Parts: sequence; structure tokens; C-alpha cells
Amino acid sequence: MHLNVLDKVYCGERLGRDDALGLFNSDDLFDTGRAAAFAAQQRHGKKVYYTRNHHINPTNICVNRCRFCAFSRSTGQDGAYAMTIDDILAKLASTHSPFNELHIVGGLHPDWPFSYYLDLISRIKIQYPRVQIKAFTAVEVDHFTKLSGLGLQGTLAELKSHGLDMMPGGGAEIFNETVRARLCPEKIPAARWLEIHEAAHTLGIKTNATMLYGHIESFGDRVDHLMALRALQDRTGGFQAFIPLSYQPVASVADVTPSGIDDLKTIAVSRIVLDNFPHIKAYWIMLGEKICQIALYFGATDIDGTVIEEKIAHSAGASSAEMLTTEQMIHLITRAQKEPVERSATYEELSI
Ligand code: V47
Ligand code: SF4
Repeated sequence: MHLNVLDKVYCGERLGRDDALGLFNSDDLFDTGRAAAFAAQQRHGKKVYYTRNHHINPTNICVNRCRFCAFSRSTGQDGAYAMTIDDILAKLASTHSPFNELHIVGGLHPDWPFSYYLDLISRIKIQYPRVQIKAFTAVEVDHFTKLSGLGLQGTLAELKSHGLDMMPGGGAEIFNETVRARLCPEKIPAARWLEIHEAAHTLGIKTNATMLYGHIESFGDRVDHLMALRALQDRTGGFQAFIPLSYQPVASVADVTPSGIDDLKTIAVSRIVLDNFPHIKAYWIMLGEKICQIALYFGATDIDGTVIEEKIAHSAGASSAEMLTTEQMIHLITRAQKEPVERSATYEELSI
């Protein structure tokens, strides 16, 4: 059965649910990886994309308090913080590393009005007109709809007109509702996450998608998650990259992180199953730099960016560096015998 499944990849045939499940259950990591590398090479040759980006997390105060999230705090709790727009602009002004992409996500603050978020992105755009803003997960956008009273389309249109260039893929976690209820009972349901991404695509806002794996979910849950994303992408074509997020252990959920083998298998199966996604991103922050580099032989064609200051994975104890320089990113890619390509948030190739 396994060989037939991979033959489908080489013939450009789409995999079904059982095929994908068979790959997750197989121990033949190299055969799966080789087929995924073939799928990646067909799309992008030897090119591997990276960006110079900066992560901004305006607040860690969040009304949701997902069980796997070591980043969030309640109001008044030790370590809680909330930045003003001036704080954020001062932080950006003080960075010495150039950036083309700003990745802005944060907690669902109980008191901030919608105007905070609009002012934030419009003031950044005034200061940095050439920088692209990738901001706000579907979870935050859902929260904004309750503040704005503008409905989903109206809220997204307002964000776009104030400078939102694209949306990150966070908040998808795992779509299976039973697992989701155990991981993050307060979070929007999977159907709402998909609805928000579909609405963004309809308005011409490209987005990414993620999957948090390696905690209490089953392989079947992962396959269903991938199938739901593939079906939406068939309808809209608005997804740019899929990012499998390797679970960083938090005692209240599960106390081990996925193995390197599971990380590579998940990258490979994602590349094969998501035949309509341009990129699979190996997020070095959660994988570590070495697994990220090996992932370039298992179907990944993007390694995210310099990041500069990462809080979400590092709050959960991620042992990767907090930033990489452009030279380190290029080195990571060229040492894998691949061709580094600097990109914008929306995948325009930039000349260095
Ligand atoms: O939604 C929280 C995850 C996500 C943990 O779109 C955890 O380009 C692992 O979505 N272990 C935010 N993951 C990060 C994210 C992202 C990152 C990089 C690039 C892009 C993109 C998106 O982090 C959250 C949640 O799923 N997360 N806690 C944890 N313990
Ligand atoms: Fe809040 Fe996002 Fe953390 Fe959940 S994952 S508690 S929504 S910041």
C-alpha cells in the first residue's frame, strides 16, 4: 500500500485520507521524505525562501488562556504586559536589524478598543511604508468583530484599508473539536477559523495556515486538519504557506515535544497532501536550526525569518536562538545545497 501511495505523488495524483494516514503510520521516513522533496523541487527547484522580519507581540494579556500557551497572562498577573503604540514604535526604532516584514500577534486584551489595532498598523505604515504587515490571527480578528460592530467582512476591510498586508496562520491549533475543547476551550471553533480565512481570501488578503501537532492529537486528527485546509484552498487559492508548529511542552497538556522524526514526517506528509499550497514552512524557532535545515530535504521551501525577538515558543521553553542574522539564514540554506531567496511577506522575490 505504501509504495502505491508514493507512486501517486510521482504521478501528480492527489492523495486521499487513507493514503495520508498510511504515510503518517509508516516508518519509511526516507521514502516519504524523498517523495516530498520531489514535490517541493517540482514547485521551486532548489529555491528556499526566507525573510527579514521582526515579531511584535503587543500584549500577553489574553482572555482565552489556552492550556498549551505559556505566553499568555491574566490582567494583573505577574509578568503581564501591554505596550502602547509609542512603545512599539520606539522598539522598532531601536532595532539595528533591517526588516521587510512585521509579524504582529498578541493576546485578546479585555479592554483595548478596535481603534488601537487600526492606529497601530496605520502608524507603522506611515513610519515604514515599504514594510509589509502580517498581523492578527483569525482568533484576534474574531475578537475584533465583537469590538467593531462591523461584521467579519467590514472588520477585515477596515484592517486592510489601514495597512494590513496579510494574515498569519496562528490559532488553527488542531481542528478536531474534541481535542480542541481539551486544549483551548475558549478559542473559536475550527469552522470559524476557516470562515475567517475564507473571508480574508475573498477580500484579497493572503493568509498562512498552521497546525499545532505532537500533543494529544492522533494522526487521524492531523490528516483531517490537512484535508480541511486543502478543501478551502481549492475554493479560494488564498493560502501562501502551511506551517506545522511542533508542540513545545507545557506541563498541563503533555510533557514531551515531538521527536525529530515526527517533525520531519509531518513536514513531508504536509508537502505531499497539501498539493495546492505554494510553500511548507519549517519554522526554525520551534524545530531548532538543525531539524529546520534537514527539513529542506523533506519538502520545506521556506524557513521564516530572522524573527529578532520571539516570545510565544520561548515562553514554553523553546531552546532555539531568539534571532538569526541574515547571514546565518543564508548559511543555513546554502549549507543544505539550496538556493537562498529573500522574500517579502507576500512572496515577492527581493534582490539582496
Ligand atoms: O497560534 C502557542 C502556537 C502560534 C505553543 O503565519 C505553540 O507565518 C507550540 O502561528 N507549542 C503562534 N506552539 C505562532 C504562529 C506562527 C509562527 C510563525 C509564523 C507564522 C506565519 C505563524 O503558536 C499559536 C499557537 O498555535 N503556540 N503555544 C506551544 N506551547
Ligand atoms: Fe491567547 Fe493565543 Fe495564547 Fe490562546 S494561544 S491564550 S488565544 S495568546
